[in-house]
Amino acid sequence: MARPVLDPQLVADENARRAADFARDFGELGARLKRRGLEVEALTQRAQAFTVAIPSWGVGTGGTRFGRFPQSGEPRDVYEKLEDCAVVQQLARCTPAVSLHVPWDRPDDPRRLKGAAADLGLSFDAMNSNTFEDHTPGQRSYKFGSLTHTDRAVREQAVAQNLECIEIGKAIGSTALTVWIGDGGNFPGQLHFRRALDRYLESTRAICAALPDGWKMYLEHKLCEPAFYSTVLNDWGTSYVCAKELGPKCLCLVDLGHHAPNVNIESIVSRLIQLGKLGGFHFNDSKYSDDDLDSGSIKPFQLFLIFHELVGAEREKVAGFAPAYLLDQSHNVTDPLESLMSSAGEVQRAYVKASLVDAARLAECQERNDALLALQTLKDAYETDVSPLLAEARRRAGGAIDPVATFRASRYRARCAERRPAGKRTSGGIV
Ligand SMILES: [Mn+2]
Repeated sequence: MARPVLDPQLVADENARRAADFARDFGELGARLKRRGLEVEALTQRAQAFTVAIPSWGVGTGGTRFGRFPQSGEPRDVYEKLEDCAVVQQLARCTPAVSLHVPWDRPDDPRRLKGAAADLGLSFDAMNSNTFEDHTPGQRSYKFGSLTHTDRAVREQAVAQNLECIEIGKAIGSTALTVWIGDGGNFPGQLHFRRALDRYLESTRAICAALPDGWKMYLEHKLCEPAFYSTVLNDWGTSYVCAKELGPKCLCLVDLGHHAPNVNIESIVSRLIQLGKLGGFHFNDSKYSDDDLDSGSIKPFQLFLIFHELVGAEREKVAGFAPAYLLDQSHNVTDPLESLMSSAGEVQRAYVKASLVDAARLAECQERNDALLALQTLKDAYETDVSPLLAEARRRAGGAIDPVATFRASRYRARCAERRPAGKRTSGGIV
């Protein structure tokens, strides 16, 4: 039984205040769905079964290269981060796993950390290695790359860091490693493109060889930044070629912010599904580049279309299809816990809405080349407000009908400010 961080009575009281309006809204939605041949009960169960992991680096205030505006009451170590993750899960009820970042959140005693998480009802999702900055004085620098550095000794150090992540992951019950590198060039001519990719494959092959049975390795590509002229793993095609080269344990990870503007991400997702190489997602939203804005805040229709591909693959039982879902955002001006609760809800919303698509009618439209009705079929699903259904999924699991309002009513942040005096804090950031 998970130890609740917030008083369950407070959640119950907040839900009770909203119960009457909520019951009416849920009833009306059920009737509306029924007229379309959809069962609200089955859909609510689908919503309840959906989960998206929280990044350990997401519970602290993010920042940009221009600065960071921390708030009081932020977590000071990985145990306090877990406590914050547990609050998100207690209210949102679709975020039971945490993705750990090493060395930002390297545990002194992994088994103790696993125990602390279990006590809070949490488990661990994919491990994340960090070779995009220097950590320890005296270590070899990643200024000019890590896994693809021209100096073999630097590459070996970066590989060793990934192996450490795997070891920690084994101890805390993780079964995947996500690798994102900042390697690339800032000047034309700086990097020999082909040799750099060869070095990437050599290094990732060594990491892949150390993966225990049942583990996966996710390759995360990124168009640019911190290298602004070129990156080694720049797009999904390169990622796919590498994942294929590295074998069945290696899959591609799609971060929504790591593409060129206006790229059709849903079609990339469908390609990776078809090729058997879709490993998972880093959900966020963007307007201009890798903005790391909250999921669903800028392009909710795109998020829906991505889930339309995912739900379609699930429906058609595509072999080996089991993507890992993780939020990866930078919370610069909001309370990170509020952003995580609301973003998890947005991702869950896209999943449920995509489940409303009349697949038979859409297939018919596609066969008849009826473009207009095809779009309308998608829009029928997209424009359905499933908020009451999502609230019901949370309520049934003991969560909040309105997570953000309940969080504010709990005064959790203010109480954290009292017992977590400012001072030392662990790193947070964006990957
Ligand atoms: Mn990412």
